Amino acid sequence: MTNVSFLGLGEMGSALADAVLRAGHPTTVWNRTADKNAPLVDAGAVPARTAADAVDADLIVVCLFDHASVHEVLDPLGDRLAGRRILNLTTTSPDGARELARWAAEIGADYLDGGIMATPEMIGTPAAGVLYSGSHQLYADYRTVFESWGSTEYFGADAGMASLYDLALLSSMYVMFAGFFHGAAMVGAAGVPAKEFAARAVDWLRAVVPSITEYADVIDGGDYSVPGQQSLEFSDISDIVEASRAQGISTEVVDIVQNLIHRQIAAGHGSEGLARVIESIKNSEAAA
Ligand code: FVH
Repeated sequence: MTNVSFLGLGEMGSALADAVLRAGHPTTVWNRTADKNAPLVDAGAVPARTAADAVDADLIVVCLFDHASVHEVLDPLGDRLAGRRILNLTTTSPDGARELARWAAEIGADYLDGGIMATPEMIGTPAAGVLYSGSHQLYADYRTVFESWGSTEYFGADAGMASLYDLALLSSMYVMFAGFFHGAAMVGAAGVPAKEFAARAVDWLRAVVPSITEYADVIDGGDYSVPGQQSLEFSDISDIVEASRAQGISTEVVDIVQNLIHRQIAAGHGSEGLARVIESIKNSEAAA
């Protein structure tokens, strides 16, 4: 069993602490607003009066609002963190994670960063996963504790990599959601309820999502002219842009996609595959 301390008992921090407690690990909890610890203390966690009172543990799990709040809580602890092992599950940028790893090294603490791919309700279920990067020793030593939250995956010693994967996955999600919102607005302008459209969108997206791996093969192969692909010219989404305008809705979402496609066509790649759009994204300045 591992003595685990939690700094931060928001929605996510509470779910993480609850799962660790249920797995039988002695658990200490601290939160800026003390009364949030009540359900966990009732379930057997030890309350810490201050953050400093919580650092005497094998593993310190930090789950606060953002990068600034992590420094606000940890900086005053200074020397007390020397020799301690810190897992930071607060969402930060890759550079924010790297900065925290350097800061931890300076005070002699071991640092692992994590990106949570789950909502609080999913923690402790097979649907939850956490991505890790930074200290491999810390990851290896406490992996069984981490498994009480969900699946685990380690992305190397560069502390920023978990965050990079986390944010890249979230970007795929947000852009897909924006596509759904756009489609719902298109048919919504004709009086179709979003729920009715959603049922079709879910089936449609489920059918087309597997093509992501085919695009990935083309991107990694570096040859966008491999036969059998949907060409950029064929993928021109002008009809979608015009139909959106005709429905009286914003074309901002689809304009972005159309611009990315048009830059590649203008550079003479119209007969090549749609995956070539990634070249527009990789090179924000030039046409191709
Ligand atoms: N909730 C989710 O679905 C997502 C899933 C993916 C990962 N995120 C990240 O997890 C971090 C914590 O998220 P959360 O859901 O627990 O957030 P809140 O419920 O808003 O709790 C925030 C906690 O942070 C404490 N806090 C904020 N600022 C400070 C500060 N300056 N000093 C000390 N503590 C601070 C706050 O304390 P209090 O307001 O209760 O006193 C909460 O404990 C986050 O990075 C997500 O992006 C969750």
